[in-house]
Amino acid sequence: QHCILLGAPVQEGASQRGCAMGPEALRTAKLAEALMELGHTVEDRGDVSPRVVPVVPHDNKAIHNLDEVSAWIDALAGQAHNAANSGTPIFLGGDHSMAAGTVSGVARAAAEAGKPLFVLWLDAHPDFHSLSSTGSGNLHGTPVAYFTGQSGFDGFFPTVTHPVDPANIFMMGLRSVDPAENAAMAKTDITLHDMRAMDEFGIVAPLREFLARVKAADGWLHVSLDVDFIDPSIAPGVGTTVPGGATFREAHLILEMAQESGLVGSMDLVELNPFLDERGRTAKLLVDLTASLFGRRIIDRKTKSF
Ligand code: DIR
Ligand code: MN
Ligand code: MN
Ligand code: MN
Repeated sequence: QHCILLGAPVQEGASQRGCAMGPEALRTAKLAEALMELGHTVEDRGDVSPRVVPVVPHDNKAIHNLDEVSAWIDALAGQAHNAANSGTPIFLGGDHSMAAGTVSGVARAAAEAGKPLFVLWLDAHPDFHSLSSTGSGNLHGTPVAYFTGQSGFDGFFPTVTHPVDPANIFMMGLRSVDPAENAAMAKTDITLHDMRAMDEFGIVAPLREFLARVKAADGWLHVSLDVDFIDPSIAPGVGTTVPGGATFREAHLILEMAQESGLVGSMDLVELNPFLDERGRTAKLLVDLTASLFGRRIIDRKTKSF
């Protein structure tokens, strides 16, 4: 594949600073080298830099950095559309508010290619707040509501041209869901495989079922990986740790299976905060997980799990 790296050093959507250093940490951890070792070509397009234009203030006074995040979404949507037209983009975050831009840009490119977009959302959080429901005001808690076309974003974030069908979203790893998010998601067809479900039913069967749906629809699969999906004991470099996350092997297995489906068209690596990391440990883990999504295996397998 032709992998296109695009840095999105946005941190204005998170509660603490540091995610702006994420793209550089991923480069330092040798992301491009790992992909090339797997036989892919890599084009690093550098970092996106948005032009901030003030938007009208929102009634919800908890929201902060609305102007900046809106500008990031606008810039990223254009660059993501562009990159998705010419290869397999890997977006280097940056806090998760960037997914509002990357996923909506990729959705547009996928639609133009005649493919419905499917999203594998790996996160402790569903990030399904509207601008009115967010209590923290941290805009990294809103991208999924935005790119699925939920109401209340008009005039604040750029208009969504190709909303993602909630039925095409599969979330894994959830363990911190706010009541307003729970209520809003209950009205949608998003598939929620939370940590309880992972404990109870495992990963393989539900993920196979989702990947089979993507394949049947001839879809484009986007993987959005939030560092806090993984257990903080092995991934400390993130501002929003939640105990009880995915293990090292669970995370690798999910990405290996996604790769074997042959359906992956794009990826986000988000919420890495190098300021909180332990000597690059989390950055290196993300590079290894990305390698699993792009074909690295322990031994060459003759049979595929999907
Ligand atoms: C919480 C935490 N639901 C909020 N969200 C986070 O602030 O809206 N998302 N950390 O990634
Ligand atoms: Mn997130
Ligand atoms: Mn999260
Ligand atoms: Mn987050």
